Amino acid sequence: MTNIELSGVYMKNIILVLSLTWFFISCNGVNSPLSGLLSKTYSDPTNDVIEDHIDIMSCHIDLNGDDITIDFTLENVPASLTFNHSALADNYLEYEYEVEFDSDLNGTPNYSISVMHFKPPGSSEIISDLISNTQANLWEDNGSSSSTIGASSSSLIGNVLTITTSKSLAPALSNLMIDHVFGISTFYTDGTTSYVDGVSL
Ligand SMILES: [Ca+2]
Ligand SMILES: [Ca+2]
Repeated sequence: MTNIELSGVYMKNIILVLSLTWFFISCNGVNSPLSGLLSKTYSDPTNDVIEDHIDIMSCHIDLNGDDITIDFTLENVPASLTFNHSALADNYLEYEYEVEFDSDLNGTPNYSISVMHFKPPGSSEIISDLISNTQANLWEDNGSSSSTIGASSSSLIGNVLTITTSKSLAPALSNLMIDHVFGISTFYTDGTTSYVDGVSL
C-alpha cells in the first residue's frame, strides 16, 4: 500500500497525460474522422407515412458556397392544403419540414432550418398553398429552448420544397459538413392525428 500511496502523484500525472491525449485526439477527430462531405442526397422510402405532402422520398443537402440549400423531394404536395384546423389548439405546430445540425458534434442539435406553420390564436381554417402559409427560418437550439436567429427563403417547384439559408446568419454555419447533419424530418397534424416522416441517417 505504501508504494501505491507514494506513487499517487505520479499516477495522477499519468492519468492527466492520458486524459489530455484523449482530449486532443477527440478534438482532432481521430476517433471519428469527419468525411469532409459538403453535399449528400438522403433517400427515404415512399408511402411510409400516409400524408403525401410530408412523405419524404429524398432530401438533398448542399453546404457548398455561401448558402445552405435543402431540397425535400416529397411524394405529392397539392396546390392547396388546409391550415389552422379547427381541431388544433392555438399556437400548436401544424406543419414542419426540418433539418437539424449538431455543429459542435456533442450529440445535441444546436441549429435547425425549417419550414413551419403554427396555428395563430383566433385563426380560422383556410385552404391555401404551402409556401405563403409557412415561415422559413434558421433556429438556434439551446437545450430546452429554441429561437429564430434569421430568415430562410423557401420555394415549392412541383413536389420539391427548397429551403435556402445564408451562412452569414451564424459563424458556426461556415464550418458545417454533412457529418453535422443530425436529423431530417417532417411533421403534420390535422388537430386529431399527427403524422411524421424521418430519414435514417
Ligand atoms: Ca418517406
Ligand atoms: Ca451540439
